[in-house]
Amino acid sequence: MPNYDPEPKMKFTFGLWTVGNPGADPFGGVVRERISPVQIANLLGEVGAYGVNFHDNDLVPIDATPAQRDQIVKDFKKALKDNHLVVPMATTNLFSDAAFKDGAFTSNNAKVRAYALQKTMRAMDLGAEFGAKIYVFWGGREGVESDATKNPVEAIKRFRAAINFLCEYNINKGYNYKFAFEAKPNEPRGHMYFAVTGSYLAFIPSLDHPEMCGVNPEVAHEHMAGLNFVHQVAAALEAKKLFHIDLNDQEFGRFDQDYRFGSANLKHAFFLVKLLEDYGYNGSRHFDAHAYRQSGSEDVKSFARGCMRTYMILKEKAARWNTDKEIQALIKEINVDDSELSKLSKKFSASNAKKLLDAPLDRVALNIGLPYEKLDQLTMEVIMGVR
Ligand code: DIG
Ligand code: MN
Ligand code: MN
Repeated sequence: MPNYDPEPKMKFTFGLWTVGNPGADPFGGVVRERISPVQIANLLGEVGAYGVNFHDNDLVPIDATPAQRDQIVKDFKKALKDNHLVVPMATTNLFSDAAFKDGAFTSNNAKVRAYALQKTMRAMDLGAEFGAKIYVFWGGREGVESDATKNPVEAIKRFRAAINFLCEYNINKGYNYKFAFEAKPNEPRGHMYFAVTGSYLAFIPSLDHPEMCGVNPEVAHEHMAGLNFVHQVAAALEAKKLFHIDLNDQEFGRFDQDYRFGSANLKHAFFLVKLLEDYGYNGSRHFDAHAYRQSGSEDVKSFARGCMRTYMILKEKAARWNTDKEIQALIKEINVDDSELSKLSKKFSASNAKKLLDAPLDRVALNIGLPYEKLDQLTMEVIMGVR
């Protein structure tokens, strides 16, 4: 029986804010002691994580003095070394401070937009000091409650101008970051711009440096929009834009729950792991999630271990599915090829179009019964552990 322990090649990472989450929610204060970045690094080292990520202010408080900053950075670098952890991703907190209450890059106030750029450049400097190569942009406050307050077309232009500026900063400093945009439909704003991953995939080609930019889809956020997360990730993979991924879980039609990976929708989690493994995804598997409010500090470690263990178990299930003889026989059966017709429709020509128009295709005969119930039942039995 495999032990399902985390392996470095899986690149399992956690943000400082995840296992450091003190359990507060909009209706109640903290329930767990706030722990330091060094303590978080020690926890992640203990559970076998590959790396840790941070927003600028998860590591360095927004009002820290330069001397305090230097000490924090020094201590954290030592803790990373002691725990054999790397920092693959960094990002900016452009959503907590009151200055950003009406947005950062899309704010109506040019001074706020300038402060957002300043804060992001400084945060990029900090991330580069730890070797981060992915830079995430989650527009937590980029949106509205009332569309009376902001022109949505203007907001997109403001966001594009900020990203174009920061791409140039990345080039000028030689940081070689890849930018990853993370979508969310709402919360904390009533309506957020770039609501789903597809919004960013459509936006990226309009940037000055599209090759530098990709996406960081999050399970919970696409579920909040009622979407099939696997399909959103497939679109990003197919476009070669899956630069990072935020793994967690989420009941449909709820606030952003950031649950332990696989703890709410196991079937969707199975197909997600299968997709990532089948396509050889080589980026971080980042768990942007947190333990239940009711959890104590030891249970937070169970949360972190559970995220990674579930991924490893589903990875093995996906391999089983790919080698299950009965399943693979059904996959072969349901994919009907016709070399002649495929050739005609592969590349347009007047003659191919004429041959297709004249092809004797009988729609009645095309209504073929398919063994999808059997195929899905076999799949469920793999997931349930009886195949
Ligand atoms: C929330 O889902 C966002 C922020 O936590 C962070 O900016 C990003 C990186 O994982 N996810
Ligand atoms: Mn989330
Ligand atoms: Mn996230």
